[in-house]
Amino acid sequence: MPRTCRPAILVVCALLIARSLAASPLSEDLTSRRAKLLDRLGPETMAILLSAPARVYSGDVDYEYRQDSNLYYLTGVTQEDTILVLMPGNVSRREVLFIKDRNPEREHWTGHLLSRDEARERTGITTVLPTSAFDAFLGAVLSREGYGSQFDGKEIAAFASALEGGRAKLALVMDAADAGDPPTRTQQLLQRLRDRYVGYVPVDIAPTLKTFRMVKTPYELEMLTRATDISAEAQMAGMRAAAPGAFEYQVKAAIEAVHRARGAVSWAYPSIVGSGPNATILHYPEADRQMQAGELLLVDAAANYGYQASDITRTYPVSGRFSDVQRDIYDLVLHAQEEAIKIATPGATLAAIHNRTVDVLKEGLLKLGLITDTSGQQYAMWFTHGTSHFIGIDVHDVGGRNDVLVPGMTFTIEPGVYIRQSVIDNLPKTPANLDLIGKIQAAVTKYADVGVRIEDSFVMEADGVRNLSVAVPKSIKDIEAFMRTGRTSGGAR
Ligand SMILES: [Mn+2]
Repeated sequence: MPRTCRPAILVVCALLIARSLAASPLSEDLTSRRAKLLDRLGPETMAILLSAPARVYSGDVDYEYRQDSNLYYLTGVTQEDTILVLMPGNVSRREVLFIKDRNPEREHWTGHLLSRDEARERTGITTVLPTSAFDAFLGAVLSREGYGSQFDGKEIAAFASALEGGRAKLALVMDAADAGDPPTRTQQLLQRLRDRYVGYVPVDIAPTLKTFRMVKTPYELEMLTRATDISAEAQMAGMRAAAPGAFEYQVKAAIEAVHRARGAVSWAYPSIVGSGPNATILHYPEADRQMQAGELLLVDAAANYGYQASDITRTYPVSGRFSDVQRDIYDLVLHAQEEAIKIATPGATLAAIHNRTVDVLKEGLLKLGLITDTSGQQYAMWFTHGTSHFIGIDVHDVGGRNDVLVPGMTFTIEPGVYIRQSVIDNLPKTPANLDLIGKIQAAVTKYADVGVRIEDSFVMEADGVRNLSVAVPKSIKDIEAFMRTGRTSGGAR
């Protein structure tokens, strides 16, 4: 640190620090997230978490910056060139935050960078150093020399002695880069350290962070609830903008206007607004088609607020009334979601929720003549994705299908049915398939281009799930009433 408190002004400094660290709900939450991790890591570990790199959009223009999710989880810092170091064995400085040096000229061009005091206030971390000092810091610590007066031999004794005994652990997020991808920043860091320092083994911190991140803190739940409230309001604005002759992008604009107007940083994922046959494209990226009377519109769109991603899908008729054909598929998907919700209780898994959904969809698809056999995989022609995923800092958040659900976990339940003629056209022409096609072609023709997905965001509580996105009309009756009036009928249900 460039300036230290001299004794004469120590009291004032202490007061200033106490005031500047008067914890916000976020910084309190961050501090307790790190405290849990420090405990878990133990005294012979040094953890290093790196920020995400900026990504080039085109020429000298970058994409909007998105912080690495694990670094955000532990620091709340959203600027690049940020590094968090945790040394649980240290005497008093167990957390060190490295942030980009301030630079008035750069800030004139690209905006304010956190001062050290601001970084302390935001993160609750008292030791803040410039990122430009990180390499020297790391080299000194790994050489057991200590770094400056703040990290002298006494301060880092526990880790230094672990290094000396060959027991030290270097905890990093070991993201697997895909084959052919350039090495990640963490891999590059390990490479640099490999031949130069000894006494440590690298360990992957990702599984530990995963288990922590899966159970949301009260602060995170508050942010996710707000993200979902905004998303729900936006979905309803989208429903009001949908009409025969309107373009998909008009619905998208109405939705994203609400996100921004209500203070969300951005969408949680690019909005999916697909009308007619586009409703059968899972991640339909364009939104340039003109909606026609009688078609369905599938809208999968939600906001990111406070780095929490909500996730909601609704499918509704642009003319305001479901046709009988659309109703058949919609009723089935809604029934599947309702049945899945019933078994979403503590102790269940996303896999179990998915299996229940599949069973319900199979029965329904058989009745509609879209499959001939519920024992096998025929249903997968029309239901092509998983039923659930966890949500949180990432819209597809950490956590797997076999993790046991406990209170505080947040996830979606989103069955869908998508009828595309091309699916049976592309089946291998085996005798069994030709027989199947002969039996289901009439139904496929009847339901062709109907795509329905229904998705809500849920939080697990002690006695079952709570639907955070319940405000958006979902039953056929409520949707048709909303499309007529632009209003929900009965308040919260
Ligand atoms: Mn989803």
